Amino acid sequence: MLNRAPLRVLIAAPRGFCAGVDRAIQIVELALERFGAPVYVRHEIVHNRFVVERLRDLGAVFVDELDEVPDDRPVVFSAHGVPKSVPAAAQSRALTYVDATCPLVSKVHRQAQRLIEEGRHILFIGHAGHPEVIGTFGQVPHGAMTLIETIDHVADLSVPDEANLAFLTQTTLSVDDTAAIVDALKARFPSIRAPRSEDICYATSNRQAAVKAIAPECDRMLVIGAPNSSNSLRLAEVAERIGVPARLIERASDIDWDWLGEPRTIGLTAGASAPEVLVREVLDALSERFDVTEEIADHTPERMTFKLPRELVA
Ligand code: 2E4
Ligand code: SF4
Repeated sequence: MLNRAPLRVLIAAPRGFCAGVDRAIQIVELALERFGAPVYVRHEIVHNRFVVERLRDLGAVFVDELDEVPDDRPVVFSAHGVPKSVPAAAQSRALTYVDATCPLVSKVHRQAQRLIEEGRHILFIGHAGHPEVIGTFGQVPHGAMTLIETIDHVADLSVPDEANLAFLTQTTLSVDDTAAIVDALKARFPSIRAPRSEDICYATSNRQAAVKAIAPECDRMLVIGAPNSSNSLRLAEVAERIGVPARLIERASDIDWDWLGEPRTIGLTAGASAPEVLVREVLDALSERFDVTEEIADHTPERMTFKLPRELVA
């Protein structure tokens, strides 16, 4: 096509699938091979409808709650983790279940349990209603953990015993917001126990850093991800904070061309649950309207991999 305006697209790296998402998807695929269809999955395995639809085509059935799973079919728990009551209920019904909780979420679960055993009250930084938060709260007795959503919560917190506090966080938070909340917590409760290592995971921090690296050169930022995907939402937020207008889109047809305007350079990234095929789709859609030059940002490759559950590989 003639007269297309030039457009430089800076493609963030790393972007897209993390090791926990790869593993969770593989678990559903292997469960389908091992048990045949249908395999039930409690909650979206990851927050992406293209991933969910592909697995549905292979024979997965997605449900909200365990009581929707028939007694004679296996069930997979999503990457976000589940309250302890869920595997307990599965056991009491003698259901076959496979847990696809990301090992980095399970690590936070174990930390929570350990802190409670030590008699500490936990301040948990996270987003109300998110399945990971529900899952982590479900590892400890009711009332043993208090949710902190914003820095403003810190000032008016009332805690049982200031000398016996600890904090933990959701894995997909804003690195910057969380650092500010942690500083406020440490200022107010100097003896608060911090996690041994950061709970925000490597994939979350790397994807946010990748957006920060390209944003200063961008007029607009497109983030591929679902509206209920916490880590993807954070990527759009990071760009906006730097002053780059950003939009979260599920796929190419969501691009608002009026909003995009006639930029010289745009940034493109994808959340940890968004498949790379959608990045290609967006680049193709951009190429139909602009004379696109693609540039992939330099980065250190991610080498993280997680073992699959023994019951699926034996
Ligand atoms: C589990 C933990 O948590 P978020 O909403 O970002 O989940 P999503 O499914 O989008 O990403 C994968 C994932 C799963 C991230 N952390
Ligand atoms: Fe695991 Fe991090 Fe991926 Fe979440 S974003 S699934 S915690 S690796």
